[in-house]
Amino acid sequence: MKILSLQSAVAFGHVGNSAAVFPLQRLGFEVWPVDTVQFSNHTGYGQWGGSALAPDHIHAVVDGLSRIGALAECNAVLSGYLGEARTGAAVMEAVERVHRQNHHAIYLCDPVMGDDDALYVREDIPGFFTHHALPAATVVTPNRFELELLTGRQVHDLAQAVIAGRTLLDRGPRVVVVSSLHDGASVSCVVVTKDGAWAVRTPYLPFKPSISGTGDTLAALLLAHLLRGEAPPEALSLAVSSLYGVLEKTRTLGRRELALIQAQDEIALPSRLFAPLPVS
Ligand code: PLP
Ligand code: PXL
Repeated sequence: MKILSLQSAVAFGHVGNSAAVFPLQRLGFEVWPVDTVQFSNHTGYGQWGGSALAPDHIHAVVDGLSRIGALAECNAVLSGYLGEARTGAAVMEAVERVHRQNHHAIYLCDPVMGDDDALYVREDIPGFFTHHALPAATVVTPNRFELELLTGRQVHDLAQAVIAGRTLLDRGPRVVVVSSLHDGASVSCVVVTKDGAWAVRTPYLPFKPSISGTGDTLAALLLAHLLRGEAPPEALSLAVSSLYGVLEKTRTLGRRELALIQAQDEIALPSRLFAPLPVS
């Protein structure tokens, strides 16, 4: 199984492709990373070196993949942090080219826009996801705040997440996963499909400063388990359980970056499995 992953990359630490590639490889997938930016580190440090790669560069790399016949073998496209709509257009061109060469390929779109009620991408991005990416996506993975931006509805709890998530099912995706639903000492993710809705709940592990790359890792793990043939509730359960194992290890080691390498066995087989529970 082969995955084309278009995301940001950092030399130090784990966000974007630097969070997604290793978990996918550890689960046995061939990954073709195309970087949309190359920074020294994630922007949570307040300073970084490097730059965004031009849309022409992304186009040229994807074009090269097409010319060697690779796109026809691609089983899935994964996209994450894009930063601005021009980059998004280059990513959508890649999605369309893969679809043309393999009708069965799936597209998991992580509509990275912000968190905790703050937008951290350019103003043209919400419109890009709404009008261009969402209609082409098979699976979409907004956090609570991003679901509000995509639907124009308030999302404060699980029930509201399910109602808002259902409205996205009419706009392209077959699977909607909402993360970052905080509830006291626990945090839930919910998956919504035409067949129902399920939540996976774990204890909340606080980090100071907050930890980046959790959403990027979750999206990669979810895609892996869906491609392995798991039904959406089981795929979410495995993905959340592995991420929880990685976060526990990260805390034990006192790291500021996800301990993906140190906790790689949690990616292969989580030590604690959190089950999906139906939500009415
Ligand atoms: N999942 C779990 C289990 C956590 O403990 C945390 C805490 O950092 C997160 C996810 C990240 O949540 P959020 O993206 O809402 O900060
Ligand atoms: O995890 C999202 C993300 C992706 N890419 C870059 C980032 C962040 C979050 O800080 O800085 C470059």
